[in-house]
Amino acid sequence: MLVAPLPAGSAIDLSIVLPTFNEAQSIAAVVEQLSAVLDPIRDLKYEIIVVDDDSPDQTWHCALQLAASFPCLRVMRRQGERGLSGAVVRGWQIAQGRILGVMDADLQHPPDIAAKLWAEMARGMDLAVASRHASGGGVSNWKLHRRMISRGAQFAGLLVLPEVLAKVKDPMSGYFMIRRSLLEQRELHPVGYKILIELLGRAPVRSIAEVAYTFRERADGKSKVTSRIYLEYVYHLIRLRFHSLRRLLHFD
Ligand SMILES: Nc1nc2c(ncn2[C@@H]2O[C@H](COP(=O)(O)OP(=O)(O)OP(=O)(O)O)[C@@H](O)[C@H]2O)c(=O)[nH]1
Ligand SMILES: [Mg+2]
Repeated sequence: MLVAPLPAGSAIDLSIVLPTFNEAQSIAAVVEQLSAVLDPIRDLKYEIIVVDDDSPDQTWHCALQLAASFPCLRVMRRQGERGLSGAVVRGWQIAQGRILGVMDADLQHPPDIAAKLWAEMARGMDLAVASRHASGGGVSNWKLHRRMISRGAQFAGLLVLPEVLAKVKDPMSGYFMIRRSLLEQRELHPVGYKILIELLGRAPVRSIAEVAYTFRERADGKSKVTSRIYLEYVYHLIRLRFHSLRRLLHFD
């Protein structure tokens, strides 16, 4: 999947994609809160793009109803496709901003952190990552087994792809902003949940800022994390490992 160069004449600075699957209960609150954070930022022109995978709870319909009150909102209803990372890249493909971002649509990512991420991008960073593992960040009330799975996945990633995962403290983050020019014409193969790892593995990111945040508990709706997501993660790591080797041996 390719992200095209910035459309000529685009006046949009920032495009934030909200990937959704059955988030009808939270989508309105997320859009309202995110707009309330971004609106006061001087001279910022932004758009919010909901990419919904034809949710049975009709999240896409709820989002479309919001569009009248939020002109910055665009809605994409994907039919016949599923997957978080793929949905994010699809959103970026129709985005018009020079900075591209992503945030969960279930309010586990605090919207106010978007202003801090934007501030880092505005001072010239290539990538700004909201990080649970930076000093001051955290994961609220996660049970021990979830903490262990999350850290175990990160550790496994560090073993397989140390040069990629060690670039940031929280490579599993799904809340970040990146400079579009780094992705343009670069073939992305999004797999599963961890879109940031794909970008760290394939895009020439040099300057990175990490902004601490606390991952909130889910207030509404259900998690979409299944054991399949873990298998996809392993497949993703192996795929990037081969990509990296091929590049080292100059086959690409
Ligand atoms: N478009 C799209 N969005 C998805 C898909 N799977 C998950 N999402 C969205 O991606 C975001 C993160 O998914 P969650 O299931 O909340 O994952 P999580 O936050 O890691 O796990 P929980 O703490 O259990 O909620 C949410 O906004 C989901 O609605 C998918 O297949 N397609
Ligand atoms: Mg969630």
